Parts: sequence; C-alpha cells; structure tokens
Amino acid sequence: FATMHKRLVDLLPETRDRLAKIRRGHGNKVLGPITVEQIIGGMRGIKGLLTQTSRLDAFKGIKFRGLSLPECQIRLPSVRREPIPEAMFYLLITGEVPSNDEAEDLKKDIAERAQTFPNYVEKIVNSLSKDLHPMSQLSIGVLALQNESEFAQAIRRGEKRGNLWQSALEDSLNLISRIPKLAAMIYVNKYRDGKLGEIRENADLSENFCRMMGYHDEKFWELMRLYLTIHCDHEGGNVSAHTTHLVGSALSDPYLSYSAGLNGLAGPLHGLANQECLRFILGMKEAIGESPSEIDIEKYLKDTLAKGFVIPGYGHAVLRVTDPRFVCQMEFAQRYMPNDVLCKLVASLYKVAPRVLKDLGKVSNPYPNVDAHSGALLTHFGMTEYDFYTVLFGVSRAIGVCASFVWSRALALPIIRPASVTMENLEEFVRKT
Ligand code: FCX
Repeated sequence: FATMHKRLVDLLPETRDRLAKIRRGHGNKVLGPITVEQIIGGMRGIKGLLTQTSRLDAFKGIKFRGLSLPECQIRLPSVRREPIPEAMFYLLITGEVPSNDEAEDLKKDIAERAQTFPNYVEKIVNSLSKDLHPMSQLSIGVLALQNESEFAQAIRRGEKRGNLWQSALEDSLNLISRIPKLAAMIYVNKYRDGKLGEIRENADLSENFCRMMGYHDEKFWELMRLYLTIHCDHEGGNVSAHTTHLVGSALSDPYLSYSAGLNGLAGPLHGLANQECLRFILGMKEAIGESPSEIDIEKYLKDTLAKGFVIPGYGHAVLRVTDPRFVCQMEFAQRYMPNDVLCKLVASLYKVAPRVLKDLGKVSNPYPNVDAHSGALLTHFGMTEYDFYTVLFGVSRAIGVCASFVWSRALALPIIRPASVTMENLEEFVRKT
C-alpha cells in the first residue's frame, strides 16, 4: 500500500491547513438553525458532522469524493465493469482515482494481509451457536480481532494525537482484509459444511470473498464488486457510519468502533432491511404468483400496510428520489439476468409501490432504496440465505467507515459531545416564544 500511504502523507499538511483556516477564520459563522422538530425528529437535516469520504444529495444520491456511482463505474479500476473494492478504498482515502498500478499495489497488500488470520479468533467464531444471527457473529468476531489493534497499542504508549492516523490506517487495512474471511467463516459454518474455499494471491477482495464462501461464478464475483461498492459509504449521518465515528471520537480503536457500527447496521430500519426485502418479495410471490398484475400488487401492498408493516426497501431519511444504488442493481439485472423471476417482481413492485406509498400522504420518500433489489440478485446466484445479507452490507461498510476513521484521526477531530434538552426545557422554550 506504499503508493496510497505516500499520497496520504502528501495530502495531510494541506488538508489540515485547510481545516485550520476554516476554523480560525470562520468558526463562529452560523450554518443553519435547529428547529424543535429536528430535536424530536432524529436530527434530520442538521449539519453537525464532518465527513470527508462521501456526500449524499437528496435528489442526486451519493457521491464518493465527488464521483457519482456511474462515474465510479466508469473511472475506477475494475476486472469487468464494476470497481474493485480496493480501488474504492483508495478513492475514499485519497480523494483521487487510482491508476491501475496504484489499485494493484493496494490489492496485493490486502490479499497478503488476508492470509494471516488469528487462530484464536477462528476458534471463537467456530464455537458460536449456529442459531446466533450472522450479524451478532460478525460483531463478536470483529471484537475478538480487536486484540490485534495497533491503534490501541499506540494509545497505550502515549502516541501523539497527530500521529494516530498511521495506526488507524494499519488497523483499517487489516480489518478490511480480514473481514471477508470472518464473514465467509460465519457463512460456511451456518449454511455449509464449515470448510472455507481457497483464496488467490492475485485476486481482488471480491473474488476471494466469494471463493471462500464457495461461489465460483465470475458473474457472482462481479455482482459482489457492485454490492461492495454501493454499500460502502453513505456520508456520515446514517446509523452505522455515525456510530463508528462517534465511538471512534472517544479514541476507541477501529475494531471497537466498527463493531459498534455493525450493531447499528443490524437494525431493521437500517441494514437489516435488505433481508426483510427478500422475505417480502418471496411472500408476495407466494401470495399473488410469479407475474401478478399491477392491481394484485397494489392490493397486496395495501394489505401489508393495513397490518401495520412497512414496505421494506422503500423510503429514505435523506433521499427524495429513487436511490441510484437501486438503479445500478436494476441495470445489473437487466444486463445479466433479464428473465429472472424475482428481479422481474422487483421491477413490477417498483411500478406500483411509489404510488401506493404516496397515497398514504405521510411518507417523505416513496421510492426504493438500496435494499429493495439486492436479495433478488443474490438469490439468482444461489445465495438464498437472506439472514446473511446484512453481513455483506457490513463487509462493504467497513471500507467507508474505516476511511472516515483514518481522516477523523488525521484531522485530530475531538470527542463528540452534543448537548441534549429535557421536555421541560422545550416546554419552557415554547412558552417564551
Ligand atoms: N412503508 C410504510 N411506511 C413508511 C415507509 C415504508 N417503506 N417509509 C416511511 N413510512 C412511514 C413511516 O413509518 C412514518 O410513519 P409514522 O409517522 O406513522 O411513524 C412516515 O412514513 C414518515 O416517515 P418518513 O419521514 O418517510 O421516513 P423516516 O425518515 O422516518 O424513515 C426509513 C426512513 C428508511 C426508516 C423508512 O422509510 C422505512 O422504515 N423504510 C422501510 C425500511 C427500509 O427500507 N430501511 C432501509 C433504509 C436504508 F436504505 C438503509 O439504511 O439501509
């Protein structure tokens, strides 16, 4: 990873200087008001976090270091079309598109690090009950890996704050390299015969991850590249990124921080939604058949809502259009599996669900999000174990939250400590205004 490391070292003084200038010269400027509704309503729209790696626009979707998803697909090094995960990490860390050589250098480093996986962690993971949800297993495995943290050692030996980004980067690279093996162990233990597939030194992270899980179809490796790209980062305010950042601000190491983020990702309103989506599509197929009419779908959706359930994969706290991450997956389905029954059902649902949700009159965004499509694509290749899907999300999310963690330490961002109010405070405020 020498080239990426060197680029980061070059970028540091200039980036720190830019931030110091903003802080010194404009620290007391007001960026926006905070309403009572925002305090009660999950802080929607309050700009209160500095995140270097990506920015989410309500109408255009995610941009990774200024690049949209289609731009990443065109410009980042790939095997076929989808970016390799290593190239995405390079982009998020440096803000620059790596050359093929630079991506290759990082790919080799990550593949090498993946070869060393602590034995004691393997034992811990293998001893877990198969009934335990894969996300809980993943979080436990990451916590067990924490013993390897160079960041924690740096803190113990009193390393200067300004230097902590170095051990943060080491930990991040080790984490990103080892997470696929950890996830694959969970997969083969829970759903297969417990034997991991072999990895290749010259393969990218996606191919090796799939091989370890026992998937040898190159199209599946390509799907995994897409999957690992689109889930890696979604600016700083989503639950998993925010949690990782918050815990990291206490100078907890990347393992502790990311494991906390994973626990947030495991919530049904966040990452767990993608397992719920496939369950929903399968339930719909069971109830109204493989090629239902729009009227049938509308009735099914209304019945679901009447029972008090949400339509999983639809809606978003920030987005107000169809998620570009959904669009990329739909294009993938059209390219590689135009006749797949579940993908066709996802497309049919997309024709009806926005209208039904709009009619409720309360849904801020009636369009599909990232989770609405992934299950159908994975199922096409035989990965039907939907309670594992959020683990794939977690593997991808490591790339984004680790890159952010490195920058948070490089910029020596302080511990996060916003203020809270009581209901009495709010009532008093309301009386006075
Ligand atoms: N189906 C039914 N009702 C929905 C809905 C949906 N898909 N999306 C929103 N609503 C409802 C809310 O439940 C809320 O109802 P209430 O006032 O009676 O409680 C109302 O519409 C307003 O909520 P809204 O402002 O639109 O949405 P929020 O910002 O509060 O929440 C999420 C956003 C994503 C949590 C919400 O749309 C939802 O529950 N969607 C389904 C689950 C899902 O797909 N989650 C994945 C999100 C994401 F991509 C990720 O993090 O992975």
